[in-house]
Amino acid sequence: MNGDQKLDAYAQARQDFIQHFPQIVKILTEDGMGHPETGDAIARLKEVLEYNAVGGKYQRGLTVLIAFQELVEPRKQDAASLRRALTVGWCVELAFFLVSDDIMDSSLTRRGQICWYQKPGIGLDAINDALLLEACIYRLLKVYCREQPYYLNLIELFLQSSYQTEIGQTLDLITAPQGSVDLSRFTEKRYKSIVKYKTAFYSFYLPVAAAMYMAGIDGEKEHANAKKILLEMGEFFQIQDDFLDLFGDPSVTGKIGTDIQDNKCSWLVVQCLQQASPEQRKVLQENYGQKEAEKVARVKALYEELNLPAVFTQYEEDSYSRLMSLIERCASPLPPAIFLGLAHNIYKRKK
Ligand code: DMA
Ligand code: MG
Ligand code: MG
Ligand code: MG
Repeated sequence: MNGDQKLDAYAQARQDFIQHFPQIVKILTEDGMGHPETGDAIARLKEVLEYNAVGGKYQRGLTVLIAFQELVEPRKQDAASLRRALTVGWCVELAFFLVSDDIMDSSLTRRGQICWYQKPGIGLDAINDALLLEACIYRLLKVYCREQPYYLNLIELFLQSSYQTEIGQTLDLITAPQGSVDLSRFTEKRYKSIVKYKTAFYSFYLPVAAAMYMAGIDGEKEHANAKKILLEMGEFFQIQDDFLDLFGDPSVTGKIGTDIQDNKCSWLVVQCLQQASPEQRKVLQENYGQKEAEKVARVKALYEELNLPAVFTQYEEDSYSRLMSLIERCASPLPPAIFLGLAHNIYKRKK
């Protein structure tokens, strides 16, 4: 495939993926909508799905579909199998973590719109909405995949990925207690654990592993090899997310950053501490983890004094070459294209 055809394959997958969403909503709501007891709750679920599941990059969901197409021989890609791959993609894309993450991070916007919990009348009821979204994963898997030999593998994969993400969110939160700035907590080691668990499993290993199971690839060795590459990619992806939280353009990322205010163990603060003089460390101590705009601006100015944007650009280059050699070593027996396509999508991203 040349570059243009590759682009077309992605564009086509994206279109198919988005077009499948009404079907997802229909399956999840058709039996319940007119139900005398639960009908009103199902109408709420429909609203939750339509507000929260659409409008993102569909990176995670599309990965399932594209990996499936690359792993399964074309003659076995009948309409029903493709529908299952689209559905499992949507299971990953439901991203119920984002709804609760925004509450815990006190975020204002996501995907260019107000966070769900910030909508008038929603508030902390959004907690239950996130749980409803999670339940939808297993309802969809049951409707579409119950008869498949890989059904149990998928259920276990989703359960395990959720647990890992929740452990990661726990680490993220307890490393960033409100109102207590303790810079000694922000180590490289802690950083790597947080991002591996909160982001890399769910965003990178889960979608590819799901496609592997659907293609009948369930060997431990195969999964361990893919995981090695995908966790590395996930770490890189979260470092970009941390960089964009402060230095990205909210009109492009669709979200307004909160990491400094939230006292987060962000890649930026970890880098800053590795380079800061005692005076600069004091500036951080006095300004980090607080909501005042002047204090946030002071931290940003410190990061700029230390050239962190340039440090990031260099990191991105180095990480990309490390990733390429890891793919060369560990992709087999999977086609390297699966990993190369993903790397291509995230490298130098602005959103
Ligand atoms: C991302 O952390 C991890 C999860 C599990 C949502 P984050 O809070 O930095 O994400 P975002 O920047 O999208 O709020
Ligand atoms: Mg967040
Ligand atoms: Mg968070
Ligand atoms: Mg972030």
